[in-house]
Amino acid sequence: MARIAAPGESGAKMNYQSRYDHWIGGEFVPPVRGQYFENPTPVTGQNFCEIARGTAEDVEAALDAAHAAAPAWGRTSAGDRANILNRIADRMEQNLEALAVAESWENGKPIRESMAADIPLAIDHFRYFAGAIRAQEGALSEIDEDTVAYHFHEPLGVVAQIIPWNFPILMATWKLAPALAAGNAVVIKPAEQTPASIHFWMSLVADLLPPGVVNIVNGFGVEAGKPLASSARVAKVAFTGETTTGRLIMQYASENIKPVTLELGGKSPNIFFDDVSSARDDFLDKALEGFTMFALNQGEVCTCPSRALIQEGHYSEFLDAAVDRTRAIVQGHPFDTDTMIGAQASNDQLEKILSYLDIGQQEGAKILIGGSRADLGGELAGGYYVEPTIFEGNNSMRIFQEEIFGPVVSVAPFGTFDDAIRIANDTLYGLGAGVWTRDSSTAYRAGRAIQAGRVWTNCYHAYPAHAAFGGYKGSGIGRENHKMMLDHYQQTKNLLVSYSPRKL
Ligand code: TXE
Repeated sequence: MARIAAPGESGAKMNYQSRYDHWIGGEFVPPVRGQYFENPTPVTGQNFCEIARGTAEDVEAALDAAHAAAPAWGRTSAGDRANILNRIADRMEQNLEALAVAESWENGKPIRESMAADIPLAIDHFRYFAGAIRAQEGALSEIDEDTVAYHFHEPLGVVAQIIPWNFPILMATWKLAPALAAGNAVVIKPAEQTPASIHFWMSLVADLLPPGVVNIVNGFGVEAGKPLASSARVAKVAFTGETTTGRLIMQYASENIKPVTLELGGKSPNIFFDDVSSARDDFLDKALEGFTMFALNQGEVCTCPSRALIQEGHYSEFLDAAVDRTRAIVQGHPFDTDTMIGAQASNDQLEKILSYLDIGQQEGAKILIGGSRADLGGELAGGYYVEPTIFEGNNSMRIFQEEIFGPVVSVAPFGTFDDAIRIANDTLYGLGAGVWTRDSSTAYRAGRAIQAGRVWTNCYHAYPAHAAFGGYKGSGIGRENHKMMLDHYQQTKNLLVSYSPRKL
């Protein structure tokens, strides 16, 4: 086991500033009202920097800067923008460990995950959209012999982006890369729980972007997010967060008839058919690993496989093995390289998860493993750690229906294929799902029948840039990743041209 140096320790690959103002027009700008708030690391619970507390006045200043930059940025060629995105990716790659340290310190996630997944995925996102924008083509319709309809892609202008705290840099990247590729200027509001890491990212790439193309306004949801989403000066609002907040965002944007894309909550089913256990082999091992994915990123993933449905024929043996496998998850200091589960992102989130551990027991669900706050002692005593927890119950319980957003999975048996689909779809959400079977027909039929935007088949928690991601039902509107996402950041200009010399 090795320990990567954390900010403040000797040998650290990065250190945070003690204060972050807003980033507007290519420079730090203090908040108009002069207020700041403290930013703790979930690793120890200690404050490590203070953050400008943004209000409507700061949002206006950021929109001024974005509007000043948008026309010229929108006119750059796709090739020029692609080159810039590729340079951003290169710069991130050169600073991969520093970015991972920034991400893990602010969010609490294990360093091995931010180094192997979050930051590499973020880098790949810029490269993917650099390629996608260069490869994008317009369309031409031949109306008649002398008349042609040209269809061009044009940027929207200035777009608003509001992001959550579970993957601070990756979530910023998911929104920034396509918006910039499409030629938009951006005002982005990071979550108040994790505002500093995006400033570190910005400091690494600021010289590659014209001032005002990316502006960061820090602050709380109602104080800074609401004026941004309500502004008539944004052409679109992109949001990731809680479903109830998404409803508000849609209301704000509707006042100005602005489009929204929403990536919201989930309660994803992970279905294990009987044939998974028909042999003691690598496939079974992979499926057990798929089960433990509920603890990945401390369960703070909108697609967390938080409902495991196991077919009756192998229920007990599979569940026993799954409990053993969960016991082997290494919990510890997020900067130890063998730690698999770190700290929850905030004290509020810790409290929310602990309340659901109580709710589950009051409902009569049985705890098979975990069930408490994890006391790791020493300098981690003030951090926000929860034991990976398996509940056994039924799908009508709140722990099966409500998003906990922690390392908690609720397990229930099912009988037939139809039962599995019925239980899987018995939820307000429809973001992700997992299907595990050796039978390709079962896999295909289940995948098509589950009402979710992404169904992982014999895998889970893979997020390649070129696979569309987004929700059915209460899990959202629109898609992220994949070049189809460019549609959300562009509008179509149709030139209908007559080349006929004849009179009309
Ligand atoms: O989310 P919010 P919270 C779920 C998860 C979690 C719960 C609460 O279940 O426990 O939401 O987390 C901004 N106008 N997800 O309270 O409030 C806010 O400042 C404009 C799922 O943090 O949705 C932050 O930047 N903006 C999820 C962002 O919205 C507002 C990821 C998300 O915060 C606002 C995170 C308002 N009125 C939480 N109120 C996912 N889908 O991945 C808040 N914000």
